[in-house]
Amino acid sequence: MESNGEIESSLSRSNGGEDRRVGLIFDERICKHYAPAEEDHPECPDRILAIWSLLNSSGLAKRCIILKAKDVEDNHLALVHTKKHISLIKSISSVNSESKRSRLAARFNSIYFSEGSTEAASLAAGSVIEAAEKVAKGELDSAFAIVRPPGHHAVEGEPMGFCLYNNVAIATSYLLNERRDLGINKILIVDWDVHHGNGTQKMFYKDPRVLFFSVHRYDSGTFYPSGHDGSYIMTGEDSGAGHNINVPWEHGRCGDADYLALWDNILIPVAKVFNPDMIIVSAGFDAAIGDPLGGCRITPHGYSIMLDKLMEFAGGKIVMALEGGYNLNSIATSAWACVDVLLHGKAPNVVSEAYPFASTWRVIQEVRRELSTYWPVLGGELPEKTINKTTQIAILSSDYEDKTEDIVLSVPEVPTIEDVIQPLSNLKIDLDSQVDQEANMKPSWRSELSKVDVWYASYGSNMKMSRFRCYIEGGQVEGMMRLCVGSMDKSKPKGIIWKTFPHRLFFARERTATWGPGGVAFLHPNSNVQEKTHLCLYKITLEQFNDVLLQENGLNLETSHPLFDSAALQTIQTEKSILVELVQRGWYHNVVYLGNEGDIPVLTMTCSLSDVDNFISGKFPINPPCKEYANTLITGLVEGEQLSEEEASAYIKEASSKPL
Ligand code: X5A
Ligand code: ZN
Repeated sequence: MESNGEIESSLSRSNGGEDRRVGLIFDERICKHYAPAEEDHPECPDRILAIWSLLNSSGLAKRCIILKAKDVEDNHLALVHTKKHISLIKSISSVNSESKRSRLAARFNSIYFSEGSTEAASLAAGSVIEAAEKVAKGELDSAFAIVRPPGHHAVEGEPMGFCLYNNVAIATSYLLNERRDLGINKILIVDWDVHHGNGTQKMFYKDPRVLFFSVHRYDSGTFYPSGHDGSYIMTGEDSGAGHNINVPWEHGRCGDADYLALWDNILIPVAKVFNPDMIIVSAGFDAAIGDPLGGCRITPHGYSIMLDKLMEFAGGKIVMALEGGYNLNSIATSAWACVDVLLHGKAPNVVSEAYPFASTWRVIQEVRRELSTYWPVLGGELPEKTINKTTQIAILSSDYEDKTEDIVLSVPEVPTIEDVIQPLSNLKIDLDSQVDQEANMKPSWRSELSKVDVWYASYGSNMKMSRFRCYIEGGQVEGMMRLCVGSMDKSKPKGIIWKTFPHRLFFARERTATWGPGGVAFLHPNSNVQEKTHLCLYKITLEQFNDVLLQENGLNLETSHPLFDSAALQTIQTEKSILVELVQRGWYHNVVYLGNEGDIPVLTMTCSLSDVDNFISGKFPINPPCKEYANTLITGLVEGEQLSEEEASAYIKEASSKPL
């Protein structure tokens, strides 16, 4: 039964292409700005170290152009700050005792100083200028300044909210006022930090050359920085009227669905009309899932979609500057997802089943109404069928009975760095691959294996097509706790069929990084006529099969040799199964040949026979699947029209309870 309609319509990302030129700025001297030891302050040096180290260990940093941090010049600071403010920040390095610095800092709202604050603040502001200038000149396509202290709360005359200089405002003003020669006449500032960018708003409130867009928690004016500056009624003044857009969330817990609804219904349509020459993102990651201050829940995948939607403007001239973000894992994985988008200019497709909150539609409608006099595209009511799609639960839906918005939700685990990168240390990278990577080339095995087709037969969560698509396109679906990078070849499967095979299905191991606690599905490598297991077969290339194998086993795609090459494909047809040496540590290191379909070999991946022995002896645990995982298998079977829901549940239940 061929049934690839869904895939037909939504798999689109084309493969290949070179990296864009993406600048990264990082400088350790910025770590000299830190809070007094006893304070345990969230705005800490580890923040930029966490981001920098993930970008490096994941292999993204080496695909970027690393720029030197720069000190800011006084006259550039003076574009947005008072003389008094500038001399205050410059004086901190010569205040010679901690208690004096603390007393000075206490005069401001949420500010600390250390001896190195002067230098760090100067490097942060100077680096955002540097990034913006290089992008404006066209020397880079995009850039990300991994800097701190953050900037968007800093106002003309004083530091505030962990911010010393307003880095983004300084760079914006520099381009618009000092570098008219570079032709950047209109700048869109997107402030997605969970806090309102009050400082930036003030600095460009009357300036029509800057469209300032801030989405933030507002909570009726009680959320930091509190007061009414972040209200949607603040739309700009004089010739800047309409050029200030605030989207004030009524509460926390907003996630991907809420932000995407906002992007699609306000930011993107307005940006099309404004037609900026450059976009600067005040990229705080404190609306990320797991942030201790924000209480929102954007996933790395969500950030990649948000950023991707901005790439269509200004020829992709995007400058990101770090603002807040206080969970080290969350900010590192979010930043990683963003740099990935900057590099290839395309985010993985959305595979999200969540809807926005009812309050999100309310806020979006209020903002649209308020601004529609300036931006006619925002006029007109949103269709009922759009705003009727709401959710009480942003991420998981099946486990909650409660239908009110205010229930306390259990938030899925924060993705860890290990969940997002495939540790390079697992791979024995040889010299070939180093050279390949330096030349930014795809290793030749990829083009070779892209010409060979196989049927990849899945009996686990990949039976659910939207989940399998994550392995091809990249992405994250309901219940998954991590982002998949996808195959290097994002093209859709050439066919889908279902078949049953005489092999035993069972569940073992204690937990997975993707699904959390509970066993995962395995297929007994040996056939047994008493058994009948449903498998969904996807016709993909041998290159894609390797990428699925790599991802299933938690490895990096940048490998110089395939795990399973054409020779292995020959051999397996007589040997029946092949243990893939490189992935001994993975759980699916055994590729099993299940016969031919047409003249194309059918392959699956599972554990080895010796693992089966260990499951039987009790050395490795046998475990039933967790609820989300089981639900994924069940919906896979139901959506694939193989079993009814009852039959599918019974089928999974039997496989997880019958002794091996
Ligand atoms: C940049 C930023 C937050 C300040 C919170 C003060 N500042 N309670 O995220
Ligand atoms: Zn913030």
